[in-house]
Amino acid sequence: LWQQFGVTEFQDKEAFQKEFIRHVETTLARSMYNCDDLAAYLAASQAIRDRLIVAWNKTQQKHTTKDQKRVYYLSLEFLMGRAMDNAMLNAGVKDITKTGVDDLGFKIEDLLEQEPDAALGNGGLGRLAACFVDSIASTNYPGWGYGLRYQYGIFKQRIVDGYQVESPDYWLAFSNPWEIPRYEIAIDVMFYGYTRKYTNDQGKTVSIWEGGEQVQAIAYDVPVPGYDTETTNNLRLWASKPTREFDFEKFNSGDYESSVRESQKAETISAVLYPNDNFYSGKELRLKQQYFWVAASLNDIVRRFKKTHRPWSDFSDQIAIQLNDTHPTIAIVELQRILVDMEGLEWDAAWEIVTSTFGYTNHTVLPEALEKWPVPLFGNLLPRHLEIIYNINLFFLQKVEKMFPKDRDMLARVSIIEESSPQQVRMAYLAIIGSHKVNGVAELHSDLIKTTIFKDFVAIYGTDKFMNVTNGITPRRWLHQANPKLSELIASKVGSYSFLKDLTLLKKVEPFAKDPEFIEKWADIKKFNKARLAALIKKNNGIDVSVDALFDVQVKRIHEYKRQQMNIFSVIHRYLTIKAMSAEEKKDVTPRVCIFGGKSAPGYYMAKTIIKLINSVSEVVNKDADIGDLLKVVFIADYNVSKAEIICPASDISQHISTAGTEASGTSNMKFVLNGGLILGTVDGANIEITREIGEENIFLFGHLAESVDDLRHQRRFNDVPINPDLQKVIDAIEGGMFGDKDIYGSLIYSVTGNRDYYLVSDDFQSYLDAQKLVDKDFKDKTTWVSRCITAVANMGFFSSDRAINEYAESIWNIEPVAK
Ligand code: 26Q
Repeated sequence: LWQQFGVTEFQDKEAFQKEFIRHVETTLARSMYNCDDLAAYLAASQAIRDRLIVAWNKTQQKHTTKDQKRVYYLSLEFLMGRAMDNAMLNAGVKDITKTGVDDLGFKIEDLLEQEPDAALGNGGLGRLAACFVDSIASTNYPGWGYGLRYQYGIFKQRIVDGYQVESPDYWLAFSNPWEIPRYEIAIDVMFYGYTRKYTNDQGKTVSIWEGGEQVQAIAYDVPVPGYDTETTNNLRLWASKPTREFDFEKFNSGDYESSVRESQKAETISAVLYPNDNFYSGKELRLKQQYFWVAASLNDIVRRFKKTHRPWSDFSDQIAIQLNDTHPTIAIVELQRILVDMEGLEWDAAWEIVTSTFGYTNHTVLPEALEKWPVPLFGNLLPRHLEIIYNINLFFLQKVEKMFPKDRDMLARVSIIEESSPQQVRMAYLAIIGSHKVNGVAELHSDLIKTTIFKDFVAIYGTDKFMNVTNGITPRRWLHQANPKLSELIASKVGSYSFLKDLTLLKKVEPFAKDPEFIEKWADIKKFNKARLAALIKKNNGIDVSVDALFDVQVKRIHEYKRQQMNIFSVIHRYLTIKAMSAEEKKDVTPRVCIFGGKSAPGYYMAKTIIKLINSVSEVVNKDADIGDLLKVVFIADYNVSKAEIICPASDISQHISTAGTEASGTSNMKFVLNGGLILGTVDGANIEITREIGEENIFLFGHLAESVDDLRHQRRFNDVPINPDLQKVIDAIEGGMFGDKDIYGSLIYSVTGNRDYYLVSDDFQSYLDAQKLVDKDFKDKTTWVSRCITAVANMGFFSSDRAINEYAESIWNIEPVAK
């Protein structure tokens, strides 16, 4: 195959080395004598890239010829992490590459370490998109991702004096071998301007949009290889560039400096990822990013469709578009605009095409995360789109008025335009109205959106429009790559690595949960993985941790609803308890390493305070001679995908302790269990389904249920509910200055005391401490503990993103895999 396409194949080590050396000497213009790890990484990547491109071309040609229905996954975030290990694995050249670089004197692990993470996302939503493109390719569906090629991904986090300090992530500094620039695919995108009504040839009054500023979208293609298949799909990322006309006009009039300034302005559109997770902020540049990316993507999709010369009525038989949250919702309006204004379709015919094309995935019920754009800002940037939204809203409200005559409250509640001052465009409502299916990301979450934020829309559309697709993770990255030893042990019992394609085959290891020899091997692998994390902690934090201690991990974005504050309060409680113990009592303590990691949004004061408290507690506890190895506290700076690959396999317990009803799904919960750790968690998000699959005896659940949350908040707000006494002791210790200047923590303490405590830290504290106690006790019985871990892993098959993608394909996209 490779020769047929003129690429030198490397089916053995020597052939790989030849390619490697060729890339060092020609592509990089270096010599083998002065080839460091970075150059070696780049050369090896180039050799692998060549193969990916061949497979990419072949796949795209096949998809064009077969002309099946395709899916386009629109996401402003793709949190891909590193590409090289995944590319080697999926292309089946891992062993050849490893031995090839090894005997040229390099270590493959060192080369892999050279690659910067592609960190084009904030957290769960972005990583889900990355798992989904991996699964779409691995299950042979024809599908592309569309996103933005940010010059700067999520910021780098350093800890200085206990505080988070951000610095820019210039991940493209040493060039990026995993992208193919397509300078010839340049699409003009307009902003601002005005609309003008005129009468066309058929005597119809139509509106057109003109007179705005233009920028160009340049395509960069990232090949997405499937595992154990030739299918290599495409992730197309857009970068903004000034248009040429733009440049020349000013240049010719002699205003060179201002021409350069304008150029730089165009480039800022795709310059930086907004670092908010689960929080909306209405900045004009963010709306510009959204429209820029959506307009370029839809132009590309429509252009590809038009090449087939099919009638417009075929559009949604050929194309499905999935909206990853409301960030791309403007696509609904843009497609309607293309069909009506540019292609001359009737409104109703166009709207039918639009609604049967789009599906919308909701990822949150938190009110502060729901996107709403001020009408003046929106109308200024996208005047024609605002008109179209008003039309969509008019027709929608007419329909609602017929169904619920005289119900003016209902009309106000469901209107796309919120009657505040200024008025706001409610993007989630627009997404629901413009899509044929709306889904949540775990069962509880999908139920909650139907009964809370989208209740009225269920009354209008019925329940069929609303469904659940529980999230999943790719077992290639999150089991095989992150935990090769565990993957190998599992393969020894399954008989092959087939579980990486069908994760339900993990069930075959369940009988070995009672096999002493298997248990011992399993425990050894956990120890190895803990040593790997201990080395990272030593290197980054200078802290010694014992691999015999219980590794307790909470790594995720820092957010009040995720309750890292409750975790660190319980760590303080543990510290106070141990400090009060006699030497005899201390003998019974289960040694624990409490590991935290995660980024705060730069402007989120409370989250930054939580980070500071964790680091202050770490300072005090780790050097306290009374405590020794019984308790260590570690904050791992700059948590990202590649660190997660080290951290997940090393946990004994991971914490997923959001206030019930607030975490839509969570996906790291799945990663930790799949890697042989147990969960300490609330009855929230996918924890509930994980419990159902692995058995309630294999998870530590605690806390109030989602159904009680409103009432508990109400009680606290309007009655005198006393604070939990153990929590009070912790607060007293902080206020007594045990962890430095108490004033730093004033607002954090205020948020959980008095009649506030919105996230129910006090209400859940006792039950949390009780669950912690049970964890300490159960961890002492090593054999039973490992046995429970094995049983849990054996039952995690459901949480493969391949399963999730098959559900989307069947019930939302209506697409089929491409035949061989
Ligand atoms: C919106 C407007 C302006 C700027 C930023 C944003 C923005 C950006 C990111 C809003 C939300 C996000 C990210 C949300 C997110 O990551 N949600 C998580 O999605 C996961 C995948 O479904 C779930 O598992 C998590 O429970 C959910 O929190």
